[in-house]
Formats: sequence, structure tokens, C-alpha cells
Amino acid sequence: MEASGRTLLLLLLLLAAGGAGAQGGQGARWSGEGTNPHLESIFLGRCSDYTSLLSPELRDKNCTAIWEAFRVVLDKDPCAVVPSDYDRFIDLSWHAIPKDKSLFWENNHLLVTSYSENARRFMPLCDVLYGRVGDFLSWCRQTNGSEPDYQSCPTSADCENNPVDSYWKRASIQYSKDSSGVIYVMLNGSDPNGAYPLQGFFADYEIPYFQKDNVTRFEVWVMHEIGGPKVESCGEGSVKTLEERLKGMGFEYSCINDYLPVKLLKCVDHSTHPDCALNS
Ligand code: ENP
Repeated sequence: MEASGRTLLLLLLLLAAGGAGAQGGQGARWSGEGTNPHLESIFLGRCSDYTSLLSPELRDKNCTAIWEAFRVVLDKDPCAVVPSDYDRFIDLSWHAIPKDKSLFWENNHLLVTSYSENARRFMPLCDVLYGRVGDFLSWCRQTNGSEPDYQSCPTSADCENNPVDSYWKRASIQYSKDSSGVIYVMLNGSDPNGAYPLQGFFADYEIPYFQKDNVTRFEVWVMHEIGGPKVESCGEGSVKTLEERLKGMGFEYSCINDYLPVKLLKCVDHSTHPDCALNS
């Protein structure tokens, strides 16, 4: 092949690689990750795992029907999906949340998934069937087409009514309404922007939906990174704002810095750090 032919081929290969690999990256239409290429099989696999192994009492759930109800949003414009588009999906996948097992959080996703132990210790939204099936995933339809957009999907920075945010809003509202007993909240006191985001899923789609008569009290855990900065602790900054908000709504409130069971779990990865030394 002559030199100009090779250059052209190289250019074409580079363009193709950029198009296929970009996820909300350079040249992508939206700022979020594209639809997961295995969305349907991951969804169905998680649903079967949950309903047959983790919670066999849910064995009568029909995972195919749940998927069909969920996937209607893949037929809609990716900026025109509202929380109520997931109503039927929630109806079909709904189950109760055990008392004293709800765990709300901000900026602690991986810590929450390890601590909850697959719903055995706590049941955060991502361990509820309707939260589990979408956790860590992204999905949307192309703007001008009928296929999923595998390259990028909108986030709240692109448009409010995007499929992923509307899903978490609908699921969060349901989860809060169904939560009862002691409500646990895990915050990250090392986050430079503050432990309790004044705008976010917890502030806007969870706190307003608690059922006063079903909630005994709130217990907030402010966790700090091992060896990391203590930007906020109980009674400080945005944690104080949260305390005032919950007390203002008539809820009992307590707060614990670096709640020991969760700190011990964090220490598994920092066993030699002085903050993790155990007194003999
Ligand atoms: P982030 O930004 O720390 O983490 C977002 C990641 O957590 C994404 O991978 C997301 O899945 C997954 N995720 C799991 N549960 C939720 C969730 N429940 N949610 C939004 N994303 C969730 O989390 P956020 O945005 O601050 O949200 C924390 C909220 O979750 C808190 O309100 C907490 O009480 C709640 P994906 O599919 O987007 O990749 C509700 C909203 O449980």
C-alpha cells in the first residue's frame, strides 16, 4: 500500500476507535456514560439473582415483565423521561423494606455496598430489587433514532428529565415512603463540598417523603477517610443544617462520628495506619 493510502487507513481506524470507545468523552453528544452494551442481560441476571437466590420469597416476580416495564424509557427522547415513566416498573418490582434496615447515604457508594452485605446487614436502595437492577448502569435512546445510545447519555448537566436521574428520583421517593423504624444515614465528612449536599437525591427526593408516623428516629454517621481531612463532623457545617432540618420536621436525631463498625471496614484497606490501631 502506498504512503497516502496507509495514512488514510490509519485516520479511518483512529476515527472508528474514538467513536466506539468514547463514553461521554470527546466528541460525545452528552456528558454521561452511554448505554451499557449488556444492559438487558445484566438487568435480567440481577433480577433473577435477587428473586431466586437472595430473596426467594420474591420468586413469583416476573423479571421479563419488570424489564419490559423498565425498557419503555428506551423508546423515549432521552431528555423527555420523567419519574412517572417508571411507575409500572416500580409496581411490578415493589417489595417492602424491613424496619430499621434503611440506609441512606451521600458520596459513599462503594462503602455502602460493602457494608450493607447484599441486604443482609442493611438494605440501602441499591439492595432493593428496584434499585439493584439499575445500580452502576446507564441507559438512554438516541436523540434522533430508535436504538439505544451506546456512546453517551444525558446527565442533569445536559437536561433534567434524563432516563437515569428520573429512575433514581422515582426509586428514591418509593424507598423513603416505605422506610420505617430507625433511619440510618451515612455521610462523608471528608468530602470537600460538605457531607450533606443541600441539593441532591437525599435532600430533594428522600427527606420530603418520609412517613412521620413510621419513623422512630434518625441516626447519622459521619465517616472520614482514613488519614483524610475532617472537613465536617457531627454538629458542623452542612451536618448541622441536616440536623436542624430533621429536628424542624419533628424527628428525633442523633449523630456519630466515624461509626466504629463502618470504620473497621474502612480499616481493612488501611490496617497499618495509626488511625486503625486497635487498643490491646
Ligand atoms: P454518587 O454520585 O455518590 O454515586 C452515584 C453512583 O451510585 C452511580 O453509580 C449510581 O448508579 C449509584 N447509585 C446507587 N444508588 C443510588 C441512588 N439512590 N441514587 C443515585 N445513584 C445511586 O451518588 P448520589 O448521586 O449522591 O446519590 C446518593 C443517593 O442514593 C442518596 O440520596 C442516598 O440516600 C441514595 P447509576 O445507575 O447512576 O450509575 C438514590 C439516588 O440511596
